[in-house]
Amino acid sequence: MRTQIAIIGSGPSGLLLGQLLSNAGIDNVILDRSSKDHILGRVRAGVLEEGTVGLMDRAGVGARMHAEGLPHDGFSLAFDGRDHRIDLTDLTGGKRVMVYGQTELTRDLMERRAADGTPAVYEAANVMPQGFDGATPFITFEKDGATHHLDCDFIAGCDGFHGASRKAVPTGAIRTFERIYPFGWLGILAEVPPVSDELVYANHPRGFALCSMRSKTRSRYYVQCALDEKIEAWSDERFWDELRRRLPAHHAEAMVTGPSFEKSIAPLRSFVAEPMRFGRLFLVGDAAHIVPPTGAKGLNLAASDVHYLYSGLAEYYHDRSNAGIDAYSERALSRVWKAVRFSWWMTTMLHRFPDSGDFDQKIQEAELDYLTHSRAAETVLAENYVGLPY
Ligand code: RFL
Ligand code: PHB
Repeated sequence: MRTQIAIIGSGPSGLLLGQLLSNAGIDNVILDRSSKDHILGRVRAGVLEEGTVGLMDRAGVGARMHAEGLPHDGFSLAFDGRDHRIDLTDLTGGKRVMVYGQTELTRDLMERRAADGTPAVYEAANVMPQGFDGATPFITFEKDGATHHLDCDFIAGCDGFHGASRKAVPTGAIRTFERIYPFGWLGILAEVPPVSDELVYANHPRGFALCSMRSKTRSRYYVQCALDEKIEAWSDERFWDELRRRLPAHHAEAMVTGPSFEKSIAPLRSFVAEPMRFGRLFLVGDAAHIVPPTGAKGLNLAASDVHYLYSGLAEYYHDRSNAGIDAYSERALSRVWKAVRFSWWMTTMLHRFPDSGDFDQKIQEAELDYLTHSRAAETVLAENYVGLPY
């Protein structure tokens, strides 16, 4: 078997890269260790930057996103019993974000790939990127009891934080940077109308809370929780009570509750691996970096990596130039670090840390109060939230 680009991972980064490459006439094969159903069962990100929306359009899969996604012109910061709207569109000269679940985006890309008949192998075991330090990279993997060998020009490691690609790089060639936060997010999905038309990010002495949504009838809510929290200890009732306690009274009173149909705890981490290219292997998305979800940047960073890598590969095949692929790591990391900083800052400003006391709470409230009285400070927040330019 041979292809031009072997893509490991069928998450948003692998699928988006594959579709853009296919549209540009560049062959690619996707290998994923999981099944399609398993991938579509993961509830993750919900907010798309304009750049991500633009890439979905460029991939030719934006129709359902525009029909069913919810464009948002702002969000609220809630603290000290009140909330303050950040008017994204006004502060950024017309930009907005799109609320559209990662599951839906993934489904659109998967369906398009299947309809086009572009190769993808699911439930592939022991996927191993090899030979990427030379001119003839290849991947071995197992499927249905047989070992397969896939030759390629380049390997795109789009296989997430726990994938095989980053692990295949010799330890001396890679440098990693990490911060693990001393708390997690407990999230639920429920078939109830969202408490507000826009997202609400809440700072509260009991801990952070976030009101998000997937549609006008489906809500996604989160509360900060301890890392060792057991999911079984959180009945729906306990979750709703805790969420309401962390919100200003007008939201708490307006909250419609109901049974949850998904409930999970996610740890929070910042992580960056440098560089993002090793010979003929490129790391893309979560394989190279993780951000805490507070800034809604994880999926959007995966998309900007795809933009840089796709442009570089198109230049390589169409213009016979190495310039784009040679610049990939530096260009991607420059944007990654700014999003890592923004996500760390949002997390620090909005969460309760185990060692924080009344002083720290007052400092957070002063920062939020400053934000709500300074257009300059609000603009900094807004331009990062809608996404820095590619
Ligand atoms: P993905 O989505 O993790 O996809 C990687 C794919 O690679 C496959 N894979 C392998 N395949 C073959 N061989 C191996 N050895 C493999 N190892 C893994 C996996 O099966 C999978 O299909 O990475 P990608 O494409 O880079 O996309 C990144 C985004 O998924 C990620 O940044 C966001 O979802 C992060 N994230 C969130 N971001 C937000 O902006 N808002 C959120 O609310 C939010 N919630 C989350 C999240 C990430 C989570 N993770 C990773 C645990 C909640 C969770 C729980
Ligand atoms: C979500 O809807 O899951 C979501 C939205 C915004 C965030 C994180 C998660 O910052």
